[in-house]
Amino acid sequence: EAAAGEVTRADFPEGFVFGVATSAYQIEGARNEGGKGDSIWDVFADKKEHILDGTSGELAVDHYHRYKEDIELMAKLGFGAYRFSISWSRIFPDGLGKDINEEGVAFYNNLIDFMIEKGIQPYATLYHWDLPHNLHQTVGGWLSDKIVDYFALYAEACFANFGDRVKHWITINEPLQTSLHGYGIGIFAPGVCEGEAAEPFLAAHHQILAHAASVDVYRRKFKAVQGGTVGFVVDCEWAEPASDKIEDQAAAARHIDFLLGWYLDPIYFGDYPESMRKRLGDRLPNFSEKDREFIRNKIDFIGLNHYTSKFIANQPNPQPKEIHFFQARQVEILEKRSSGEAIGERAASEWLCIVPWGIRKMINYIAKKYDNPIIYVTENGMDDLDDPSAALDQFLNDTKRVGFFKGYVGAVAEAIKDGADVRGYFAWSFLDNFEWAQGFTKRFGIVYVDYKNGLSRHPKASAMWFSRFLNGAGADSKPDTN
Ligand code: GBH
Repeated sequence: EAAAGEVTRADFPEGFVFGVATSAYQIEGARNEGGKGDSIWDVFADKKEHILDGTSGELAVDHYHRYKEDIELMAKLGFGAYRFSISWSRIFPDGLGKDINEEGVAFYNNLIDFMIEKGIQPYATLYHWDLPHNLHQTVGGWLSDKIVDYFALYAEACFANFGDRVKHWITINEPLQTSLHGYGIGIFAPGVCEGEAAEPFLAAHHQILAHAASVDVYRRKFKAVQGGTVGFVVDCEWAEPASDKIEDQAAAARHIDFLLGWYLDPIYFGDYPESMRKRLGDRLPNFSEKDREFIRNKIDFIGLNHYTSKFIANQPNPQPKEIHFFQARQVEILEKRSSGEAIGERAASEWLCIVPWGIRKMINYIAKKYDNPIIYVTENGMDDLDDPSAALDQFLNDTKRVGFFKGYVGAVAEAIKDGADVRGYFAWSFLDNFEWAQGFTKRFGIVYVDYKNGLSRHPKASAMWFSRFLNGAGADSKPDTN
């Protein structure tokens, strides 16, 4: 029973979808199985110094072999949808789009069929950061404009093979992270950190064009028959002005332009945000008239990955050692106001402060700015620190995470009551998994994975909370684990 005032499913409109999310490299493993080619993350993680604990996604949590068990547990808990990603180099091992790998196609066919059999709707992401390594090496990856056509070929193969069953597509996950962390700071694959200002902006530009090109293919060749929709997933923290000073208000607005407007403004309005143009000038690539026409409104829904909020202040003199993007943005990110007021308690990751009201503001901002688009919250969740010496029970009693989800899910319900057109919510993540540069040191799962005992799965209290919330059978019977 929900406590008085606590969010319940009845607070959401009929048809609203609740799901869980993962990504291929973080869970599948089977690096060299099924004819898969290397991705940039396979190669990046080969250098142990790139990953905090020296691990990689080579085995990950072995979802490639355990997908049935995982889908069964999802269904038992009562989730109605699953957002997963397709590994590009399982479909086209060299990325060039000519030689399709039938074993890769078979894996996703089996996964999708099994989901549907268990009553779970597939939400498929085409690109969650695992570019075929060959495309990086021989074509230049996201820095080359050729990537746009390769991505469209890959997207077309996925629509053709899976689109009879997949009705919700996501082109690219968090282009911001690829631009900034992959091609600016270099802490994510492919690890480019040239110090030149151009790379992040080029990577962003080509991701936007690639997104649009794949939506274009879908609309021309598949939409009429398959009837699905295609969205873009952006990530953004809410920027709460650090004070009521006009400069801090402007800084907070600018912060969001630099994270979210960078990707959505070109699609909705035809160009990068004015605040970026003003500060970055010609470092930002230009969209030709033809491009502008082409990308305009090439989106059916916005996927929002949202985790945290920060106080934002104007920072006229940013650190000279920072990449140009940060220097131009001129903001200071704070967890506390000068009054001492904290934005929220921290999760395990340094960047993740728990601020449930922030998601409501973020959603309302998007609804207002982009003319009330269809929104899915495609990721939301928090992590705790792995501690190999701690008892299993400590991880299973994740009361902080239960509080997190109650707060954020409740705030999404409020945003819908405010008028936003939110259609679904996906918890990140279903399983503890490979957390990129953090390796296995951070656990985001609602299901615990025992790395020392055969990767067995154990639902945490947060999974059981969702189950009760959704009225799944998992609420009273402990799901089987192996
Ligand atoms: C998402 O990124 C990803 O889509 C998902 O794959 C990931 O597992 C999940 O969130 C949890 O992180 O402190 O300099 O290392 C969310 C955006 C990007 C936020 C990387 C944290 C780390 C910056 N995240 N960022 S740093």
